[in-house]
Amino acid sequence: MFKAGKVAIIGRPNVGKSTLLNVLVKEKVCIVSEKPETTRDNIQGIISDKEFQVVFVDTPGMHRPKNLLGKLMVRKAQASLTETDLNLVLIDAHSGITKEDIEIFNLMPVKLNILIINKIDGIDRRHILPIIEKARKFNFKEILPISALKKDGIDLVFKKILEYLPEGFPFFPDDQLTDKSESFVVQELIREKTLEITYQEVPHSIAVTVEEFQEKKDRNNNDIIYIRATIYCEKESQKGIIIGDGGKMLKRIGEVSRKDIENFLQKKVFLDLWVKVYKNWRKDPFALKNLGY
Ligand SMILES: Nc1nc2c(ncn2[C@@H]2O[C@H](COP(=O)(O)OP(=O)(O)OP(=O)(O)O)[C@@H](O)[C@H]2O)c(=O)[nH]1
Ligand SMILES: [Mg+2]
Repeated sequence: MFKAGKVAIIGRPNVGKSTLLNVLVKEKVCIVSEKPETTRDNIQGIISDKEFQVVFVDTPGMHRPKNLLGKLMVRKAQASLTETDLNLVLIDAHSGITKEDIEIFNLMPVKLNILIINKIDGIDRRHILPIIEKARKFNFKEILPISALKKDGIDLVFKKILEYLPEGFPFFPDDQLTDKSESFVVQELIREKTLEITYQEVPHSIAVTVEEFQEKKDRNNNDIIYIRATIYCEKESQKGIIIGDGGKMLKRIGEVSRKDIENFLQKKVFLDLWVKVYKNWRKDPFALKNLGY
């Protein structure tokens, strides 16, 4: 019998949820950054086979929100739990089970939950056992130590998921990788590169929108995708940082983004990138809507 189900990946910010989703579906669907609160939406990543389809749902990190954007993010993460068959709850092996983790454990619906202890690379294995011992007090079906980064322990995670997955029909065509549009992924890739390349104080205030996404011919009559996108920030000073001296920073963001976008779309891309200030957008319901949140 065919098996199909939805599996949410839940946890504090920065524990490696998006990294794990990408590893599980073997493609880059979600953006990753070393800065917390990167993922802002529930993003489905789909893996299909003759015998199964697993729809993984990456979610924003659960945290105490500091603004309306944060509130929306946490609300989305919580909402994902209502439609899943199984949940992966991630913690970071470096910190062990924290107070915040326990708050998240307590939010989990009484259904199948698997605890994943991530980032076990570079940590003394002796530190993992006490975490597992402590985790036994909670109601997890499995407790699995992994390294999403080094792809260590992933086969077992997948095997366990398939064991618990219910019988059912596929949700998506078998060649579909995500529920999000191509322009959503493009927008996220640009945000990822901006986070990677700019300074510490910029990340949370950045949003990216794609205004144009069109197949065109270039001067030599080759097919090309023309993409016009805007990076929004909250202050003039941030705009200055993103553009950089003589436009150097923006040029780099554009170059690195384009490479990733071409990889994702498997087509040549012309990226026309702009920077604009949108004051206090993270607190303004209208602005949030405008920016797609
Ligand atoms: N050492 C190590 N680092 C990891 C591992 N998994 C993820 N990371 C790193 O942890 C950071 C956060 O990873 P993400 O996948 O963006 O984490 P997240 O939980 O999705 O974060 P939010 O979207 O902010 O909630 C990145 O720098 C990753 O490279 C791991 O197994 N080992
Ligand atoms: Mg994430």
